Amino acid sequence: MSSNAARQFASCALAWAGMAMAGCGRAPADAPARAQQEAAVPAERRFPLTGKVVSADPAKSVMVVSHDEVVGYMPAMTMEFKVSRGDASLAKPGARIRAELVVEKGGDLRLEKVWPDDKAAHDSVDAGARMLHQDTIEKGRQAYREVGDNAPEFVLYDQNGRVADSGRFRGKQVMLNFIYSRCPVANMCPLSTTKMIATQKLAAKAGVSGIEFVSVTLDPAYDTPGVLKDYADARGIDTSNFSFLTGPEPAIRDLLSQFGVIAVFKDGILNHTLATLLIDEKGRIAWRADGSAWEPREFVERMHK
Ligand SMILES: [Cu+2]
Repeated sequence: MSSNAARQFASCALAWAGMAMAGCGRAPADAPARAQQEAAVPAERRFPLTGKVVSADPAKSVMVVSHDEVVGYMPAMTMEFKVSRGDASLAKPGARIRAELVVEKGGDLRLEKVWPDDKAAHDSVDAGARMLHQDTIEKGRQAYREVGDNAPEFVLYDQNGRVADSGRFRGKQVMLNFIYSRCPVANMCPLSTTKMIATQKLAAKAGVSGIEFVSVTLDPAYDTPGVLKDYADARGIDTSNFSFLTGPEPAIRDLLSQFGVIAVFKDGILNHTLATLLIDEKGRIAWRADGSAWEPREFVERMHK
């Protein structure tokens, strides 16, 4: 084991131990009892759905979709579905989407996991994921990027459903962390987001220009662009230089290993560590803070004016 790898292992193990004590997870305390109750009534059913947006109404959280055949449930037709407010506000008439159709116990139909399904966007995100994976494999044990190393390149989606590749941030400083929208532990992701917002405000006050804030989800299976838009809107975040990114699970996994963040689903609970990084205009990692005990000022002091 190289000294780098050894150091990384030690810091991860420490962070992991601290995190386990903090008990970051996303299953509610009454999960076992609830699971038992739910077993008694017929579960909701889920089907993959593809189609084209006809219209959407964020105020009513509904979307009309001209959908393809839903194999095993219904033929192709145009109909209205319940969706999250974020999904409704991102929906553009004419845009293709893919989603999960949820047939609720009462028979109501809801769409979850709504993703843009534009071929050009899909192809570039896919190509980005393959390149990132190739890079992660080639680096092997050296995949972890330390302060002074270049940050990895990526192609993901932002909270507006637009393709966001690392090239968008070239020539700018980037402050980056990892969170997930359903994190129930106040001193983990929610606190990280609060601190990112505080840093964004402090940086503006300090006259830092050319700075972008980026939060990448740890839970891309749930955190679609629409879910992340809701997350940002609910907190009143100024998204002019603060983006929330998601994408294919393999790409997120590769980013996590390159940035040295551990996130493991176990029994429905997402256990994870925290890392916050500052990347300079040249794409080099300038500073990193592990855990949640950092101060906005420490980052702003390291930003170029
Ligand atoms: Cu968390």
